[in-house]
Amino acid sequence: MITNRTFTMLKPDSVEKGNVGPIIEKITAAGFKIIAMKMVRLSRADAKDFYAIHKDRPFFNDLVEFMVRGPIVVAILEKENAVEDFRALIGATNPAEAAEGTIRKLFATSISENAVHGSDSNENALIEGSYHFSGREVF
Ligand code: IDP
Ligand code: MG
Repeated sequence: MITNRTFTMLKPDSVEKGNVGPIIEKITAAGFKIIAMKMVRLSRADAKDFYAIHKDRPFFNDLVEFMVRGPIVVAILEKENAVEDFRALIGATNPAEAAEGTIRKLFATSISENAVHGSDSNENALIEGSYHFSGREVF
């Protein structure tokens, strides 16, 4: 099982606000190597599928509309203990609760528009990365 990779999305708010460069700088400065990256726009079906686990939550429709609002940047990152370390780097889901210096503390606006996604397990990192990238797009 691959344990040294995670998957991230820089969400539409990050692209809209011109924060892609500064966020990538934080990610690489923290020791993550970018092994795949591109800008895409999710369809509604993509967004519903990606967040299917939240389909019964009251915020689901708003979340889907937010995620399709504009382009996102998707990437696969490599580092020892990638999943856990990246979740620590991005901080709590709600930026108001995120630790100082974390990406969400620095760049997120609200609990919904929270700048970045990070996979929550090795298994999901592999599923999410494979959804966006073919073998010849991963280095
Ligand atoms: P995570 O992104 O930190 O893993 P999850 O609980 O998996 O957080 O939620 C997925 C995404 O759904 C969050 O990143 C955020 O964009 C949105 N979200 C989560 N909880 C809420 C909420 O209570 N209100 C509005 N949006 C939420
Ligand atoms: Mg999650």
